[in-house]
Amino acid sequence: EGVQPQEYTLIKVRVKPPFTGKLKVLEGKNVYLAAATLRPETMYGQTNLWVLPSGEYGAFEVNDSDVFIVTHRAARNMAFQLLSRIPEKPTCLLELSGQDLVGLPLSAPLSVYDVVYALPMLSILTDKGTGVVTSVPSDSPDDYMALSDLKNKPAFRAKFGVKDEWVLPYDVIPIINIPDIGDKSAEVVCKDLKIKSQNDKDLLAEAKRRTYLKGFTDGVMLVGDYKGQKVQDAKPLIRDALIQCGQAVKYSE
Ligand code: A2H
Repeated sequence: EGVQPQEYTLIKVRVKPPFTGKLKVLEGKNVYLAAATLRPETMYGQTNLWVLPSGEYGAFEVNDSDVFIVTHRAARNMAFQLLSRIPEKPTCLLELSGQDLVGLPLSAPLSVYDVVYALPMLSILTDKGTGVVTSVPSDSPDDYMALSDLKNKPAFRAKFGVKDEWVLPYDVIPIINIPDIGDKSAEVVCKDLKIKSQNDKDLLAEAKRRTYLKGFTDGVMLVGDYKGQKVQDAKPLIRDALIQCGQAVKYSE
């Protein structure tokens, strides 16, 4: 954790009922995988959600009807911010591994896809955010390479029990134009740098250097209510709208 507090937006990505397997005991509740993002304006381009297969998660009661699935560490931090029920000891209704979450069908706010799936990503850090990351392969090189790995490597899908239909139909959606790079900047830069997998850390760091700051300072929205406007201007408006309609909450650490 840095010196400065980091202000995230937690996107409430809803698990679609009916629940099966371990999640059956949560039937009747609104269950969300709460994904920490710094880029709420990119939510139009969500194609899936990432979890760490070996990660330890819990289903925590937020109020009488709502449940958030996050790491235990995030739940403790959130206890002081929004899980007001038992501040120092959030109520964990169910222990879950990341692998238990792989394949859950989800409804992701603003995404052009009606259903997206929880999929494995190996670079998720459990000491940052909620351990749940929403995937926008058009604008995040990490997301683009992790999705490419799943699409191009059947053995990788098989290892984590990922079905073809959770991955193969999902195309990268152009949502932001960056002058001099183009639409789908993450894809463009990963291809230019000839990145081979999500494990190419050095090249991915370079891809991020080329896209992140420019996306914020020069990016222009291609979709949604703020189409044609600069990312800088649209970002706080989209964030506020998501919070206002109950699809996101603030979270800092
Ligand atoms: B961002 P910072 Cl389109 N482990 O959201 C690894 N990565 C994590 C994480 C974790 N535990 N928790 C959050 N993140 C990701 C969107 C996005 C993000 C785009 C472009 C850039 C970008 C879609 N994924 O991040 O270390 C989340 O991915 C650029 C840094 O706290 C979150 O925002 O600065 C970002 O990293 C938070 O990273």
